[in-house]
Amino acid sequence: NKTPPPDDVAAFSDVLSHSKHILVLSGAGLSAASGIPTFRDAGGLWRKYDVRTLATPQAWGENQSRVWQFYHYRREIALKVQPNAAHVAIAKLSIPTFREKVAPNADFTHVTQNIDGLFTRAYSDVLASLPESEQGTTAVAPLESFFFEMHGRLFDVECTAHDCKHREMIMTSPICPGLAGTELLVEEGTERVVRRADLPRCSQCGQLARPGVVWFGEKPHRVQDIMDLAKQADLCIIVGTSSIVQPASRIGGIVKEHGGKVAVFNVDRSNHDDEADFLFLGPCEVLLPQVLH
Ligand code: BJW
Ligand code: ZN
Repeated sequence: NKTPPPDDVAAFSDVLSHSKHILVLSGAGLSAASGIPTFRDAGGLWRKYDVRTLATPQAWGENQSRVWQFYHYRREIALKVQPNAAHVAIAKLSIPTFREKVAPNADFTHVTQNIDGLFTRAYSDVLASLPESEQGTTAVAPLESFFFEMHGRLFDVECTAHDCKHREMIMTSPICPGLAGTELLVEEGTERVVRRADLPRCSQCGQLARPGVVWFGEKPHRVQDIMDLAKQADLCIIVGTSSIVQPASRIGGIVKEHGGKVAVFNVDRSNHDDEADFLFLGPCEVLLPQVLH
């Protein structure tokens, strides 16, 4: 499964080389090889809880201590792991110096459902590896202009006070003393209750802060911009997502409706992949570097 049929690679490279608007959509499978668990593959549990039930406003309403411990645990993992070859392959495609070799006429956007910040780190690493003379010229497009983190960011916190809503990035480990060490409690029944006063607070108004991520029932970031990009894209590369969660799961279909091609990279069959023009089944950290460069 690990080496795709050469005909498919050749046909894909041809489409890539003629493309004008490339849209990459990524999900948890992109970061799997870095050691970040996915949501819906085997497991999907933290302590005894289904991670899907924790990523909800209901869970937050019921138990802020538990939800903060879940996100604290994931922050600590994300701080320890490294971007993998799939992040690097996409980062290269986002940088004109590299992209001009495989898709000379294309612009590029990356929409991710991931909150782990690993793509940003891979992008910085790839940029830093360029000769100094090129760093200035390729870095002209700010990352936010072509990289959309639609489900928020693990290192962002957002104030829960409606008249404040202050949002900021906090990378410190632990995020606050009250959560320190709770990432080590993995056994069922060892739950610690962190008092509300000891959970992360807003630096502006002192009220309770929440993780800066998008839970079920909440509106993802920049949805309208993303849907507009999908209408324009002539090539959509879908990487490591089960394509179950809306509205991200609709992006491939929108690209197709507007005449674009869709390529899916996934270790397994995924939702809607029967509609893909190219299906590269295998680990994206192996296949993307082979197929994109
Ligand atoms: C590899 C690999 C390797 C492994 N190489 N591949 C009924 C009730 C209530 C709500 C709804 C409902 N029906 C529909 C909804 C809407 C809901 C929804 O879609 N629910 C479905 C589950 C049915 N969606 C929402 O609520 C969204 N909001 C919304 O729709 O607002 C309305 C609106 C829209 C537009 C405009 C205005 C208003 C919000 C969704 C928020 C999702 N949040 C989470 C948590 C984020 C924070 C956190 O991380 O904790 O986002 S849930 C979780 O799922 C996370 C992920 O980003 C998201 C997608 O998961 P992903 O990335 O696909 O991961 P997996 O695990 O599912 O798949 C991994 C894949 O990788 C697998 O296919 C593997 O095979 C593969 N893989 N290793 C390649 N090495
Ligand atoms: Zn505040």
